[in-house]
Amino acid sequence: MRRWYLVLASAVMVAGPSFFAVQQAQASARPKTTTVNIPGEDRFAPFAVTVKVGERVQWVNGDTDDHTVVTDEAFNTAGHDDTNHLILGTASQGGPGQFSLVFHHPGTFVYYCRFHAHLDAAGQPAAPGPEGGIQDTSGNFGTPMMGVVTVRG
Ligand SMILES: [Cu+2]
Repeated sequence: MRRWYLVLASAVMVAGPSFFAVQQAQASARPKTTTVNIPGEDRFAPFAVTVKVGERVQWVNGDTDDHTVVTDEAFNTAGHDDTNHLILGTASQGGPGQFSLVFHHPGTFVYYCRFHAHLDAAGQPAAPGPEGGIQDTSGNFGTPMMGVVTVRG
C-alpha cells in the first residue's frame, strides 16, 4: 500500500510540470480577439479597429437583420481576399451569427456589407440610399455600412 502511494506521488511529480507547461502553451497560442459589433443598425461598431499580426477579429451580429462582411479588394492589403461572409441576424433561424478572421499580414482590411453598401466606380464603398447605410438626423444616407481593420506587424 505504501509503495503504491510512492509510485503515484512520483508519477504526479514527473507528469505535473509538463502537464502545466502544455496548458500554458495552449493558453498563449489562442490569439487575442477584438470584437466588432453590429448593433441594431446598419453599421459596424467600432468603425475602425487596430490589431497585431496573429490576432483575431470577431464580428458579432446583434441586429435583427442579416449582414455581411465583404472585402474591398481595391484597398485590402492584409490578406483574406475574396471574403464574402453572411452573418445571420437575431431574427433569422440559426442567428445570431458571428464570424472571425485571424490576420497574418500587416496592412489594412477594408470591408463592407453588400446588403447595405456597394462599391462605386473608384472601388470605394458607397451608401446604397434609403434602403441601407447609416441615416443621419437630417435623413441623409451618406455613410455606407463598412469598416476598417488595421493590422500592425
Ligand atoms: Cu448590412
